[in-house]
Amino acid sequence: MDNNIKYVMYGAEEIERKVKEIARQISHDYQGKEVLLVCVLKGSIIFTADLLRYISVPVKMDTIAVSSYGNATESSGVVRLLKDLDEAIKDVHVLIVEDIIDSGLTLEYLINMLKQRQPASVKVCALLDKRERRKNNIIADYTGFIIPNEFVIGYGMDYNEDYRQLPYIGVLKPEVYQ
Ligand code: PRP
Ligand code: 7HP
Repeated sequence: MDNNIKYVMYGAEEIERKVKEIARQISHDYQGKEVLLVCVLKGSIIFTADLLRYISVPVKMDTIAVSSYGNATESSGVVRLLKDLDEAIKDVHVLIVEDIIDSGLTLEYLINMLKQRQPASVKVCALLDKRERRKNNIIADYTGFIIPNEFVIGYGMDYNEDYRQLPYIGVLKPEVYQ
């Protein structure tokens, strides 16, 4: 294992079990409907790709990119749209897919923006929830794991663009970024 990793928080098999469980809930809740997964680039790519394959109702996907991080580990609080959705979402059931919710500012911005486009519904699915860091009252409709306030990497999540390819979710040693 990489020397900069303090410990493995969730292994690949545990993640897979959780993703399947979330996909089952989504497939149950959206019975008779089509759902659009909105992958929030770049961290959610792997989670979205895995989730998509386990959902049994009709599903489409689109991508959106925002920037909020001032430095590598602290949100600046100012969210900026970098890439919009490719398609309109009027009357569409939108499910925003996030790898992690931290301050909640990214999601607050995205939910407000997407709701203005008259979708049929907007819900949120997040693999990880660092709830104690929240600066608003955003809660996902589907949550994988509630995690403590540690900086995590892997399964799509990065530190300075590294570690996204790890098959597990690990905790970065604080001395790496402090
Ligand atoms: C991460 C994560 C969320 C956001 C959560 O993205 O994927 O989108 O931060 O933080 P918040 O709740 O404090 O707003 P990041 O900005 O690191 O970009 P990336 O997905 O491209 O790595
Ligand atoms: C964003 C983010 N990206 C990777 N790991 C974390 O712990 C994070 N919190 N917020």
